[in-house]
Amino acid sequence: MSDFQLEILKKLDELDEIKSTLAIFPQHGSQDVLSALNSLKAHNKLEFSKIDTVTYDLTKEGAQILNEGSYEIKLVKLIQELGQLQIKDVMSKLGPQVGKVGQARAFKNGWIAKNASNELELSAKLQNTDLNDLADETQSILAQIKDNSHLDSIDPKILNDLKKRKLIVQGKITDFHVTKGSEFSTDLTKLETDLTSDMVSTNAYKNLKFKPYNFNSQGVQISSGALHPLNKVREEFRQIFFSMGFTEMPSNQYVETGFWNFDALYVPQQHPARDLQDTFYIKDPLTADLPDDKTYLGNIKAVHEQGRFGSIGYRYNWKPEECQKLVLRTHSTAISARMLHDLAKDPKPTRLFSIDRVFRNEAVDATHLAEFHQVEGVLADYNITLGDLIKFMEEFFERMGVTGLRFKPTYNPYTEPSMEIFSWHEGLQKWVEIGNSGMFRPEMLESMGLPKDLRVLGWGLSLERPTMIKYKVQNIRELLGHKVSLDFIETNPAARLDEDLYE
Ligand code: FB9
Repeated sequence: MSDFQLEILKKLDELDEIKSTLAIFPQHGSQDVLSALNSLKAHNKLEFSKIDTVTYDLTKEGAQILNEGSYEIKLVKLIQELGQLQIKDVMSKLGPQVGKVGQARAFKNGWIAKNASNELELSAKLQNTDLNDLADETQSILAQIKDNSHLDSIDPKILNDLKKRKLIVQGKITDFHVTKGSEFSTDLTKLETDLTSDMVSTNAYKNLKFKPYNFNSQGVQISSGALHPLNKVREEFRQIFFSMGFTEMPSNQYVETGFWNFDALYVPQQHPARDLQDTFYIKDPLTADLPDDKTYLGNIKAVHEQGRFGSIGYRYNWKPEECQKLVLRTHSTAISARMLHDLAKDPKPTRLFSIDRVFRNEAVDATHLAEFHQVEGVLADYNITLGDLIKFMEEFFERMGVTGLRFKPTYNPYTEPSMEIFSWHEGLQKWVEIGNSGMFRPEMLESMGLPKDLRVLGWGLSLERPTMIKYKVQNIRELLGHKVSLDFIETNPAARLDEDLYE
């Protein structure tokens, strides 16, 4: 509790009610008072209502008129003194401001007229009037405003006119009327803001007081910023996966061992994908430990060398030290391998996905960088077949509006059979490769200890390709890297329209 909050409680205790905080605490600004009152109200120590009062203050010009009389009165007194006044002499005699405004308002009040000689003279209405008896309305209203008396009796139109003439300025005074709350006291117990598991498990919550939700809070007004297109498309894919019962894999480890990135996936150690011109190797540290599952390691050695689980293997001398090298993962299937190895501890139908960065030491061009975001899904279930894979791909892509898929056999070291997936793109008027897929091999799955009939299908695509198509981006560098324009969203029509994923 702040000193000021305590001061408020003590004053409330003394007075039983605070009719005006302004009168009691003139030294505190209304924001400070409001903040203290809100905090105490949250503890049910008090209730309060806000009283806003509109105020008017005289400007310098307004004060001058109050002291010397209005411009229109000054003009009629000068005309009375001179008998008449050439219009051309008004400004020189009274000055531009008094002359111009005085004339306009004197004419409006019917106090002056212009004769045939272009002279100003008092109107018939004023001819037989003692000007000392002439009511100077402007001056008397300014006096009323200065004294702050009966402002509500002044015609709002007059107040607006005085504001327009910059004779007065409008302000606001915020005051508060405070009464005791249902749990008023001059001490303050700490209000908890979070209900923790400890509070529940120890029943401590029963003796604690919790701060009520402030549903009227304005919250953080986000007035700027925009999501990156890749993040927007990633979120669309994430929602599709979630809607199909998939769980997101932990993908925040970019550095992988050669074992999980290649050997576990039945990629032979002499495969070109493992060469330096395709893969980024880490210099320091140079190596990492292998999994401590000796059976698993023995199976991997066997399937690579003479084969096992019905495979004849690659017939080469498999070297464990090759697995200990560290790489920037070249595909997110390395994560899938780790997750499937975990699954072997408790095998059951499972749906997993990941969307994250992967790295390829390849030549870069307008549509390829040395990294991209791989979208990958794996589905484990008993006795599923290639037909299930085809059907699932059609369901998956249909959720982003892509239908009429065609499948073409291809090769992946870790899946057999494997298929590239194509879709006809109306806008590009051609068949576009939209992904790759396959049934993971027994050499990979049974080596992990997964049961023979628990089959796993997998598929992958990149995040950049659909994003570039969606936002009509020709060069990947418009989307990713240090050359991205910060006003991409504003200048990219597709971004503004935020069309469906695949138009
Ligand atoms: O994303 C790709 N193309 C694509 C994807 C989507 C799209 O629009 C969406 C439908 C709305 C439009 C285009 N491709 C895969 C195909 C090509 O772009 C290809 O030239 C580039 N490929 C990348 C790899 O290239 C080095 C895309 C990337 C890719 C390829 C394969 C996989 C993942 C990403 C995989 C896999 C896999 C297979 C089996 C089991 C587990 C994972």
